Parts: sequence; C-alpha cells; structure tokens
Amino acid sequence: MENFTRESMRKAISDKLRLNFGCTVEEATEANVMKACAMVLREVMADRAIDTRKATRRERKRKVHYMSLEFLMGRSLMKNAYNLGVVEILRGALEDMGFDPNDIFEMEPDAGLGNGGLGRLAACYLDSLTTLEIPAAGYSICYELGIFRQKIVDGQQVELPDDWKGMGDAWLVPKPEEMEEVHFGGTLREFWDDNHLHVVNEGYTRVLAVPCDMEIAGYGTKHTNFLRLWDAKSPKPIDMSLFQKGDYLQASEEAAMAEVIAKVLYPEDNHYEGKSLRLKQQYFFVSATVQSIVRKHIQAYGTLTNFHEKNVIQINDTHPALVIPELMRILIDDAGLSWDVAWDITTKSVAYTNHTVLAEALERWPQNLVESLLPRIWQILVEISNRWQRKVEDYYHDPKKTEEMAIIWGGEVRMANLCLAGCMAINGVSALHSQILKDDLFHSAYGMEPEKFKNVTNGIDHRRWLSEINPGLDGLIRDLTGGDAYLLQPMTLEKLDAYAEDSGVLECMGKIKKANKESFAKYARREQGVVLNTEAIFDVQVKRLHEYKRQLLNAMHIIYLYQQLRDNPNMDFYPHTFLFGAKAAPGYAVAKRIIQLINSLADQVNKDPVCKDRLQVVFLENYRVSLAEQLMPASEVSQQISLAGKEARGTGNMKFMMNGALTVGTLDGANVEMHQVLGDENMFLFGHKTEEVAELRRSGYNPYRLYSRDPALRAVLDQMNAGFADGNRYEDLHERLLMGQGGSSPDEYMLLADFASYCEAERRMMETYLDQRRWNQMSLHNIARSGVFAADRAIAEYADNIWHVPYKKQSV
Ligand code: 26W
Repeated sequence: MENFTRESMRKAISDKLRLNFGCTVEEATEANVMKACAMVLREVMADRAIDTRKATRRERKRKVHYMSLEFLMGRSLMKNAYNLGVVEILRGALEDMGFDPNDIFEMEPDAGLGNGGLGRLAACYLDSLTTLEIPAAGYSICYELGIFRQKIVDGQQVELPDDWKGMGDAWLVPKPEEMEEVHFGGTLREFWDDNHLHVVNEGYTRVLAVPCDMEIAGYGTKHTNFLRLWDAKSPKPIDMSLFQKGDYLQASEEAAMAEVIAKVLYPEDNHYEGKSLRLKQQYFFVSATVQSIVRKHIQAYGTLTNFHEKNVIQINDTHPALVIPELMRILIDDAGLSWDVAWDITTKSVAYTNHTVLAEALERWPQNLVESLLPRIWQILVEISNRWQRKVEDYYHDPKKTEEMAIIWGGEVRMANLCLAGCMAINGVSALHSQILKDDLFHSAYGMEPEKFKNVTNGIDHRRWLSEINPGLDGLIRDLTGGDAYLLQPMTLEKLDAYAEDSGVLECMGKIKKANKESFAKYARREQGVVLNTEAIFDVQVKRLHEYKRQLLNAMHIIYLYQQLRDNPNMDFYPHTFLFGAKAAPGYAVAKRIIQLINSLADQVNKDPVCKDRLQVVFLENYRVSLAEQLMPASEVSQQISLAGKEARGTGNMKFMMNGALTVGTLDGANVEMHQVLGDENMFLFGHKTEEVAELRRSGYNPYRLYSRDPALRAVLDQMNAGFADGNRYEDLHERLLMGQGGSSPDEYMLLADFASYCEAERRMMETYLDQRRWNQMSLHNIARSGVFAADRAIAEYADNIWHVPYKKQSV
C-alpha cells in the first residue's frame, strides 16, 4: 500500500472496473466505482490477513474471539482507506477519473448490523484490537436486513427494510470451504461404550452456516483481523423425489429454517422479547462459531486440552451465552473429555461483559423452548444448573440466594446467571455500572466469587470519531500537539490544555465549529430538506429512543422555553436549534408516541412567527452511524440526561466530548467519569444522583405533588394534554407521568423530579454560551481530556486484566 501513487491507484481502480463490471471509467456508475475501490483495498488487506494468520500460528499466540449478535460497522471505504494511509491518494485518483470523491463515499450503505451502543462498541473494538496487533476475530450473523430504515410520515415513525447487501457486500468474502453445520431439534439416544456414556442426537434439522468474512485493517500496522459473519443456507434444495421416501417434510423444514435465520436483525434494544427465532439465531451463530474455533485449534495443536491457553472468548452481553453449553458439548461429546476437564477448560475460556441493568433487558428463555429446540444443550444446562446450585447452597445455606442465583428456575433459563457460573470474568462498562453490578444486580454472585468482577470503562475509536470525521479539528490538533502522535497515543490530547488562554487557538476552534455547522446544514438540507439556522446553538440528543434516556424531558424543556417566548415575545433569547435523532423499537408504543410528540412540537414551533430565527426543533430521520459522523463535529451541546443508575455507560457522550461539544447531563454512566476529568466547571450537571433516586423511591415518589406545586411544570404538562397545532394531543403521555398506566408506576423515570434542575442547567449552559471565549475554553478542555476514552485504552485493559494477551505498546 505504501507504494500506491495517485496514478497507480487510478489504474488499479480502472482495472477492477474492467475485470468485474466490464466497463471503462467513462461508462462506470458511481456504484461501480465504489465497489471497485473496495476491491483494490481488499486486495491489500487480504494479503496482510494471510501474513497475520501465518504469524499467529507460527508464534502460537493466544487468540481473542469477540462474539456479538451486533456489529454496527457503518461505512468502511473511508475507514479502510484511512487505516491503510491512502485517503489522499484515493481522493486524488477519483478526482483524476472525473468523480467527486465524496459522492463515491456516499454511495456506500451503512452496514447497520446493530441497534445502538452495544453494536457500535463492538465495531470500535475491532479497530483497536487490530491496531494493537492482537490476533482477534469478531463473530456475528450476516443479516440480510440490518436495523430498519426509519421514515417519518405525518410525524410518526415508519419502518422500512434495510436492504444493505446489494452495495454493502463489497467488503464480504464468502468462505464456503469453511462452512459448518448446525443442528436443531431431534431426539437423544444414549448408550454405553468403553465405560463411556455416549449421547447421540437423531432426527435433527440441519442448517448450514457459511462464513462471509470482512477484513479489518488496523491503523499504523500491517496486522489485519477479520469479522466473520455467518450466513444460513439450506443443506440441499428441496428434492421432489424425497416425497416417495417420506423425507420431504424434513427437507422443507431445513429449507424454511435456513431461509429465516439470517433474515433480519431484531430491532429491540434493551428489551427482551423471548421469540423462538431469536433463540435460533443465537444458537446458530454460537454453534457455528465454536465449531469453527475448535476446528482451527485442532488443526494447529492436535488437541483440545490446551484450548483455554490459546483462545479466549469474550461475549458481548448474554446474547451469545449458549457458547458455554456448546463448548461443553463439543469437549464432552465430540472430544470425549470428562465433565470436570471440559468445565475447567470452558470456565477458563469465556468472559462476559454486561451492558445493562434494566430488568426488562435480561434474557430468560422458556425452558420448554430450549428443551425442544436444543435437546442436548438443555441436558448440559441442567447439569450446569444443578452443580451451580449445590455450590450456592454450600456457600450461602440460604434458599433465597438459591432462588435468586439459579440458572433454571420457574420454567425459565436465566442467561445472566449462566454467565456468572460459566465465565472467568464479568465486567461492567463504566465505573458506576460495575459498582451497581457488585452492589445490586449480581450482589450475591459477587459475594461468592469477588475476584471474577472487573470494570472496563468503554472507549470509542477516536481515529474514526475525531480524526477521520472532523478534518478541521484534526488539523488544529496536529498543529498544536506536534503532529499525528495522538492517533496512536490518545493521551497526547492533554497537551491542548496548555492553550486555554491562547485567543488565537480559541477563535480558531470557534471557526472550525462554525464551518462544521454549515456543512452539516448542507447535509441536512440535501438529505431531509430542512433548513437549519446555523447562527443558533446546536443542542443535540441522538441515541435510541427509550423512556429511561428521557428524550421526553428534553421536549418538556423545549415546551417550557416556547411558552416563555410566547408569553414574552420581546425577551432576550439566544437562538437555539434542538436536534433529535432516535429510532424506537417497532413494538415500543410509548417510544413511538414520544417521537410523534417531538414532531408535533417541532411542527408548531417551526411555524410560529414568534420563534422565527430564535427557536427551532428538528427531528433527524433515520439516525445511524453515517449521520452521526456528520453531526458530531457540528454539535455544540450534548444531551446525556438519563435517570441516574439506568444508563450503563452511554458512548455517544464521548463522541460529542471529543468533538468539543459540552455536556448537559446527569451523574449517570460515562458522565460520572467525564465529570472526574472535567470537573463541575467544564460540564453542566443536574438532577438526582443514583442514591437519591433510590431514596426518593423508598420514600414514596409523588409526581403529582410536583405538578401541582410548580406552575411552569404544570403549564408544560397541560400543553401536552391539550395538544399542538397539528391537532395531536398527548393525554396518554400526560397520564403516564402523573398517574401511571397499565401497571407502570407514575413517572417511572422521574422526569418531573429532575425538571426544575434540568431547566436550571440549560439556563447556565446558555449563559455560558454568550461568553464565546469561555465556551471555547471549556470545549478545548473537553477535547484535551477525552484521550482516556479512546477504545485503544479500553482494549489494553481487557488485554491486561481479562484476556492476558500481549499487545503493541505505543511508547508515549
Ligand atoms: C435482548 C434484547 C436486548 C438487546 C440489546 C437487550 C439488551 C441489549 C443491549 C445490551 C443494549 C445496549 O446496547 N446497551 C448499551 O450498551 C452500551 C455499550 O456498553 C452502553 O454504552 C449503553 O449505556 C447501554 O445501554
């Protein structure tokens, strides 16, 4: 790659065009060109991947296997060009060919194989694993349809299928020769042979798992890893001659199963649904992955007894937790190891990251579903469960603990407890969250095995989320910190702190932000036809829509501002543009109503002459990775306002911080650690803290009292009830906050309790904004102190404290 010039890059692209699309540069469409560029880069990565594989094998290194049902990769062309160091050469070559490089990059659809935080984290981690030269692979499903495309029609969310593969498969390499076979259902037959009990599964349904690999380039290294996405195929086409043999039903069962398994990503985020297809997806991907890892291990070492020394499997939440019984199955049934040896190997190989404390997100599979779909796995789960129960009883002698920690209980299989029993390490994703796991959610397991519990504070890929997407700021950082060292040593950003009194630098930051706002406004106009007021402060809340994240609190504050403006049209009012972006799970009715309310509010505010050039509300359609990449550099305020104790981490907050936005937030998730490095003076905190929330609940929280005592709050809620100019009323949301609904307690997420202090924080924030010098200073400190939130740091901690693998140390 080092040897590419603009000219040779142009030639390489036109060669690919001729060979693969039979066209000349002049005839090629932008889509052809995008794919041809991908092929050129892939060729380099493929060679490097082979070298990496050979070296790993030669040096007998321990490999990291990162299993996740979601990898929210976004686009890859710019990312790969960046990591291979050829962005400028590629841009130049495309220009020479008569194309606008940005148009070519824009052709690529997002690989949206994830919902939100957990999936994007997995994608950032692949980049750091590779950059730190750790032999690693990611594993997931090659969903035909990723996270749905969101359209807003008449103010409401409509979901459209995300058919990404036509263009997005430019990066996928099918590996049919590494196919695995996964079995469902059937019956078990047991027999003794050589003093060994054998269990055979018969009459099962087969699904073939075909790997489609995506190579992952690291930055500043030739080390190359891959993401393995499993596609489902039927073992054979339905053969009508099977009719006579009576095998027809079995064959059509297999075809039907293969057809649906890899069809679509489940769009629920932080909410467990218990659908049997989801369990099929989980086992399909787990079984194929374990078989593939085991096969390669045996090829290299000829035995499985050292499996745990050469492999570590990190599971991203409980979704891949069946890896525990599946590895046991293979070690016992296929390799003939005893239970104790197999358990020893398994529990030294698998580690679990928890990403949520919300009760409704915890997976509990119905026992009869597991039993009929996965009979052998069920048997193994029963044995694991019994042994774990005995261990708990011996330790606590307390029936309450036995019940609480049980793996199988009340007709359900509890996946989190399975992970507590079967994993060598359990970690939360922020300091506060890991503490909550120990104090609360997993308190009893912590009491029994405290050494297993760790914290690894999440990080983000700062090369993508700062350097690649914000060239203006990247340039300034390079000038001020003496080059590009920060790309591999993110703590170098601290050097920026020294410029807090440098007026030239502060002004320059203001100019960069303004230019980014202008370019985002162009993008928003092109994509959605909205005209943004770039003179206004850009105040942004983008994330999945969930009640605990409290987008409704943000909307309530906007209603409050709007009412003030209407009551007092001549008041001093600095122009304020509120931007929202959020997908609601299709089955989450309340979340969809909140989207509708934001759109009703936006409609009224944006039409009202009193708001002209002063107050604007915009709901950005179809929030996704590539939209976030445009938005982060342009944002000035980051809304991180979840109820304390609910957001495990939050990762958007760090992307905003790195791009110089200031946070209005509660002491929740990552905000706590951001506060530790920023102090009160560089962010706008408000609201009840975790212990205060608990205390409020204990003492009987009464939102109605707040409503009757605070006239401003009452006016806001009454407006929701009375409705907006479009005729839509939100009595349901009003009732939910004041009375509770369908069994939910009133104002479950305590919006009313935090309303006054939220308004106060927004007021402080606006006052500060009027002093642009002060604002830019704060913004500078935010960027300077964001280095600790780089994914490279998080991956180094996993490597040191959980995986025990070496990695490339970047000398500071
Ligand atoms: C079974 C349904 C389901 C689907 C997804 C349950 C739970 C999930 C995820 C664990 C939800 C998720 O993405 N959690 C987020 O993980 C991020 C990365 O650690 C954190 O930053 C977020 O705070 C957390 O909500």
